[in-house]
Amino acid sequence: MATRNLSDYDPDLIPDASGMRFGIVVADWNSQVTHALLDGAVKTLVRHGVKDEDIIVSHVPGTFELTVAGQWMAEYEDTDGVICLGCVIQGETPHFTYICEGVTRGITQLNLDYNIPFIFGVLTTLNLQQALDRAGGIHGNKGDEAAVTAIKMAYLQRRMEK
Ligand code: DLZ
Repeated sequence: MATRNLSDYDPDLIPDASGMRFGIVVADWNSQVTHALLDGAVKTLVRHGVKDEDIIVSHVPGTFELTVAGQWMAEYEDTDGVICLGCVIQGETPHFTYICEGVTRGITQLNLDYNIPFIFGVLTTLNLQQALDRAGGIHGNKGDEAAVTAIKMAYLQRRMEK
């Protein structure tokens, strides 16, 4: 099956995001990858109308810490959604599995506990090349996809709340 390009989307299907405010929590582990995801996410938010001052970025050491930082973002910053960016690359030990399980459960729980969307912008790959291919490489940028998802979900929440 062909991999969908993560940066391909129909701009006509994206709501106007001006007036929206987003938090981004980004893991610095595998920073070559995650900082490229951050770059993509910020550029995509701005392209769709979010002001620079309405994008609050917090760095954490690794993907495992994304859940609690996402919670703090929801508690202490008045955001319409939180984008969680990380990259877990499979190593020789089961650590990969524990981190992936932890962050997946954590972000799922945040989505249920708070009335804003938390976006799963975490790459889980077998090697560095697969991650680079999805961080601005041949398969696009997962950060772009996460930002588009954040805008769509924040818009949906606002619409349903009315
Ligand atoms: C420890 C660890 C390992 C082995 N691999 C990764 C990884 O591929 N990607 C990632 O974001 N973080 C990794 N970490 C760090 C954990 O997420 C976490 O920061 C530490 O376990 C905390 O001590």
